[in-house]
Amino acid sequence: AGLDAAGGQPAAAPAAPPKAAEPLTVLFASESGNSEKLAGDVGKLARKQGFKPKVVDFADLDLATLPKAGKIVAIAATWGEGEPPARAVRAYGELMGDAAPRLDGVEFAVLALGDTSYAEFCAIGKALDARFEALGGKRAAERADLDLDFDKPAADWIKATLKALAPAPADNVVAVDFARAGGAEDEDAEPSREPYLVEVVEHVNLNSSRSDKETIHLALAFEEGAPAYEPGDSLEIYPENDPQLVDEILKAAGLEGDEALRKALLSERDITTLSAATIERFVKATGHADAQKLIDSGEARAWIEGRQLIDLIETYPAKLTGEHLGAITRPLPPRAYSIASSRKEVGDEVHLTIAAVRYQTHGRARSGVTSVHVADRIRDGAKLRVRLKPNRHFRLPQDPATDIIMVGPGTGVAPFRAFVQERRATEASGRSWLFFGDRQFTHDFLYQLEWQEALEDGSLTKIDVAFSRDQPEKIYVQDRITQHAAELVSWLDGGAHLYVCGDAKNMARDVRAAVVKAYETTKGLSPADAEAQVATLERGHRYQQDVY
Ligand code: 2AM
Repeated sequence: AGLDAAGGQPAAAPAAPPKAAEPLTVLFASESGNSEKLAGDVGKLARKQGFKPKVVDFADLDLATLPKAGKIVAIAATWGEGEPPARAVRAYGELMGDAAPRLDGVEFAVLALGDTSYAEFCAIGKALDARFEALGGKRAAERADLDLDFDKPAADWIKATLKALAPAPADNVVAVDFARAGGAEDEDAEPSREPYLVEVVEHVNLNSSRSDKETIHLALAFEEGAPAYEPGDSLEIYPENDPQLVDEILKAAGLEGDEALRKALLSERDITTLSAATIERFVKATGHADAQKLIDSGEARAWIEGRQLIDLIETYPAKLTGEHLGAITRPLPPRAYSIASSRKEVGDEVHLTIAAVRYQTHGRARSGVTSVHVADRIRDGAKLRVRLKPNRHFRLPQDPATDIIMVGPGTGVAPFRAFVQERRATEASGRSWLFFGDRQFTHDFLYQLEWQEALEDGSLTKIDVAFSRDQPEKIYVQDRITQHAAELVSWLDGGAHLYVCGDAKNMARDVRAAVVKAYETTKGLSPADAEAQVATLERGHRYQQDVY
């Protein structure tokens, strides 16, 4: 620590002999894998262009190893309400803190990923970009803030940024077609990111008809053979919009009867998300003075809360064209769901567990685009367009004898159905313990019969359930963890891996706190020492999360 802060000049980098590989550090902070994938793309392309790239996960980052004079590309996702990805929290905090090293001799560029349907769009990438500069770094390329449809703009940014970072003369740079750089001739290319058309062969509501929830078990058949997925991976579904909402938007825009436009809005454009950028694009397209006032008043953000595109065009009526709607909206993104099956048990199928999202805001019924498409408009025999989304940070232990503890309330249970299937099929000897929670035992016990069978055949060793609404006070999975603290800690001491899947905002945080507490109470540790125990599990990839 301290490093160059005392005014010392950073050691000059030795003049690179011609064609010597120029070191390049590619940092990524990733939650669902997109930033990680792009960091891999940067690494591959950089290598082809004569750099010597090193791709580093924020989760494994030791700040002392950052180059004092060198080049850094950072790719960072923003999660939830402006948070860093869970695995990046520690290193991100250190970088933002007082002990961060100076970066005076460093050239950097930041690519920010985010989702405009959340407030604080790309907050983490923006903060990193400012921080690198504040620490003395020199910005080699302007930051880009990308929404969910990042594929093309990210490829363009990477190309331009590597060019900017390349040592002079610029014509050293070998021209590479980026689209090809990640293409079929790469041996280490990910398997099958291309979309498949699959058939729905099972569509069942797992809740009882008297439940206030509706959770669809969906079995999808791959005619040409399922892609090589692993338990822990996700599958993206390309949805269609609610036809009734499409009609309401067309009506509000004065465009009823335009069949080609209707079709495009159904399957190609995101017609629900409303962000500050949407309002700005709306004003640019229509010149609407009142909508401009909303922006100028500084109250647009608060107004957006709970509202969608339809509210904007009903509140600020304007005659729109199809081009306007195209310019105002973004492409309709696919939605990822954790896979609930193992290929070893279901062959060329993929199973998913999807909760229909329905709620009411500002006097209007709203629905989750993909989940309600699946719940209401998809039946046996229907076709869906899907794409595999690998997640190598949510994996069964390599050793089949290692114990596993799984915490998955609600649809968070999905990947654990895959884990248990896999362990049954491979006759793994390790013990497995599931914590499941939902609202009511009689209506919401997802896959109840399967868990009973798994207990009988030994692929599941223990199950503890928390039904939150079967008694006056709430009981959650973390309460069960607290009740069984000693046993849980003894499993972990014996080398067990712990997995948490489901709600990111509250559940995952509360479960983590309960695990820290379990160490405190059973081992008599101070809060700080118990926290350090859990941090060690995380760094050792023995505490893994798949949260959304
Ligand atoms: P609730 O809706 O009754 O509050 C699956 O959605 C289950 O997770 C439900 O039983 C839900 O309870 C519960 N749940 C809600 N908030 C939670 C939290 N912070 N931690 C754990 N479980 C939670």
